[in-house]
Amino acid sequence: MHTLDATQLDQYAAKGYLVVENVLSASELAELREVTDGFAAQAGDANADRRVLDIGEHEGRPYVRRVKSPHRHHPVYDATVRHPRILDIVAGLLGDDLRLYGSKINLKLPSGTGDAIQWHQDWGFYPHTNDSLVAVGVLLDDMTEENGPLLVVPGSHLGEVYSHNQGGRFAGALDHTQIKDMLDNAVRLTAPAGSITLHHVRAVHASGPNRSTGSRRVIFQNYAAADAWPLVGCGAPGDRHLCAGGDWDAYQDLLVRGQDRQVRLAPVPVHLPLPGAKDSSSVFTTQSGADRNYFASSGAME
Ligand SMILES: O=C(O)CCC(=O)C(=O)O
Repeated sequence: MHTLDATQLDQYAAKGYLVVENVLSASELAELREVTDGFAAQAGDANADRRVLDIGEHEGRPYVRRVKSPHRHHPVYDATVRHPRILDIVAGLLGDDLRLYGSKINLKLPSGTGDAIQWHQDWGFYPHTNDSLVAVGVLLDDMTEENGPLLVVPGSHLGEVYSHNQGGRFAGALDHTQIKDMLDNAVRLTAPAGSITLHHVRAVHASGPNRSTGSRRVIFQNYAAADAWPLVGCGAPGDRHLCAGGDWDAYQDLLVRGQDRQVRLAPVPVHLPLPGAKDSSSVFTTQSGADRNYFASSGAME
């Protein structure tokens, strides 16, 4: 069953993003928040598993800024990547055969601990044989103008495919000075907790720091049409050998709806994310290799 109406489908096709409100129930939201609080509470734990938690530091205090592949670490997140309403919506955009290609939780906790993410296209990280891929943001908190909302350039998914290399290596970020005019058109995606955002894999997007006193926690669930085969690595980021030559059963388990398909090749330009970043353990370390920090520049949109 597809639940998007013609206006929503047209908006996604033209602009490359969409917000759908009231997707999670109050009890689903409460459970996700409780479990996420449990992960966030491990920030100061010397035994915290750094393969799962990306821990930053602010004024000498550690905080969890990302949970990596949460669907592999708690059943409530696994249920959320397979949530029937979310899959109905995604199927409306990508068709009925869907594979999850990754998940993460970006936690922008209050009081300046929310790390910004520089302008990029997800396609720069995860090129596939075709671009039928979408990232779903599941909002655990209201996403507001002040707390580092997702910023998207409307229509950019139909435009250029950019290299994300800087200084001869993958930096996971665009040189913002080269897309300055486009950024004048960027929009903030704001919505209440329990909503989802959807952005096309080629949409140019970013998000600024959290300037508010509340949290902005978003689970990002990335889906591909089952006929899109990853060109670099397979499965979730970090699970580099999850498909051919690796754990085939685990890869098949990522088929969240429908059936496997023959690979489809589409004429979409690709810049491979190679040579890899010096430290690719997280988007933050990867982007620290970029020459310029947009959010430190004057007049940056947040
Ligand atoms: O957390 C955000 O708002 C940005 C997410 C994003 O673009 C990413 O993690 O790649």
